[in-house]
Amino acid sequence: MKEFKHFINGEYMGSNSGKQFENRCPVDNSLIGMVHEAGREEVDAAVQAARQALKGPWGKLTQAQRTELLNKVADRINERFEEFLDAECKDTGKPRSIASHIDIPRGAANFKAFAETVANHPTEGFRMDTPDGKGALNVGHRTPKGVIAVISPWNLPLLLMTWKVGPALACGNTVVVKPSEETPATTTLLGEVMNECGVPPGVFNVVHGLGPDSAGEFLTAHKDVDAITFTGETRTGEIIMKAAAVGLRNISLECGGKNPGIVFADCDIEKAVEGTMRSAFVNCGQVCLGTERVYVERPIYDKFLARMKEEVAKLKLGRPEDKEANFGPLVSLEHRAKVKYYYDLAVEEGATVEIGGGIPDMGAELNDGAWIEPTIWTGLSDDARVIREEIFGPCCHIRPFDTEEEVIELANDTEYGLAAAIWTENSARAVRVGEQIEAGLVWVNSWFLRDLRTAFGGAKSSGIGREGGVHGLEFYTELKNICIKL
Ligand code: NAD
Ligand code: 6OD
Repeated sequence: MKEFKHFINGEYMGSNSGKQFENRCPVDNSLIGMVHEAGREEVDAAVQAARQALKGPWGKLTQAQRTELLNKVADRINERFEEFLDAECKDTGKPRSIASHIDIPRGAANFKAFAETVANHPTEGFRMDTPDGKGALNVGHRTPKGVIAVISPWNLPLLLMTWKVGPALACGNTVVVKPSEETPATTTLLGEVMNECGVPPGVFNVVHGLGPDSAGEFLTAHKDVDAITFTGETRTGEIIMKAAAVGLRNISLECGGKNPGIVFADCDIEKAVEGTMRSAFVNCGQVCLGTERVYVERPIYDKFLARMKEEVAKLKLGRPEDKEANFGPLVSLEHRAKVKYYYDLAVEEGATVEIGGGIPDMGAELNDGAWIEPTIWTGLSDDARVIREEIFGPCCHIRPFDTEEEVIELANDTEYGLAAAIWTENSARAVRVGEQIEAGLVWVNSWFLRDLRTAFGGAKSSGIGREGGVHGLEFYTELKNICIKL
């Protein structure tokens, strides 16, 4: 039986309380292992280790030395690729074909990209006039924020955790990570990699546990944490924001979405179908950027809907290691209950279930897993809860529209503002509509195409702040102005 321990000051350790919880595989609900649950004591030990490391060897390294270490970490993840892949697929149930193309490579790339960005980013300088005619120089100087708490979710566990740990360390901070209770494995494994690469003890720490009244709450409330970066649900983000208010600590929040896909009649329909299939169904619909509301211009509505149904019918559900499978289970039985609740609600709210809508029969070996059918609805009114609330499952509602103005209004009629995908071959229209969409990220004729130098984050209830490229420097460093009188 596997045991998932905390990683504190370069060592694996259990909780003094002995408290543990189960980690189950959503493919068949089999027990993967037991996870130690951190109490205040372990969280405090991790935060103190991180603070100490800031003063110790880590804080004294040059930028070039830090860059070299982070590049080594990336290389070592790639050398241990299969172990990370196994661990991620067991925890999430996702197909290996997906995790080997997205989760693990990006988990490694996040370290390289940010080490390079930080190493090459200049700070500002201003020469100013002074009354004595001699002038002064102003020089911007960035210092690490300090100890960063990283709270991460379960949908892309390694990718989303390293998306924060990479820039945090590249900027010279130390971190305490609280991975999702559903997916502790790859974050735990990363501790070994840190030690193998010679990252000093205390720089990267991991505490396991749940959110409220557990490691998540204890970490975000800890007074020696200097800043908190969080990815997860908007409602959790609100709680974390309150915790961060004590001591005026900085936050970066990457939260939920209810993202629109807009399909114009002048699109390349096959491109739009392929892209919308990915944006609604990849990772079993558990991607914050995923499309749950699809708006299709009326002349191609029937054709688009028919093509989507054909493609959904071809999705192949199966175990991670099944080479034919491109669709896994949801992350847990608990999450399936939530998604199924929305499937039932859609029917109550008057939806036509075009395809799916239920729990598939996967056979005796897999029926205890968190499987659910990919689903398309039509016919819901714009104020239905299924249209307004984030489901985070493999489902979308498809609705016709008639004018550009109408679809912009529909797309923006949401509390969220994370992402949108626009499908059109008219580039002037793409820009015009893209500029009016209230979201942090707009894709045109693509989806989830990522350049790590670009700003990433959400508007409205989808988050606060931007990470990615140099934008993360605002959060992960303190910018100081040094004014030198000449
Ligand atoms: P969640 O908010 O339930 O949990 C995220 C993390 O927060 C977990 O580690 C959890 O233990 C912790 N947590 C929960 N309550 C806490 C508390 N009171 N104090 C401190 N920590 C607490 O989210 P989830 O279910 O893991 O992830 C799915 C959600 O994440 C969806 O809403 C999705 O849209 C969002 N998400 C957003 C992005 C983005 O980049 N915007 C990316 C991925 C996922
Ligand atoms: O690609 C990324 O950097 C990123 N943060 C993706 C988020 C996906 C949400 O599920």
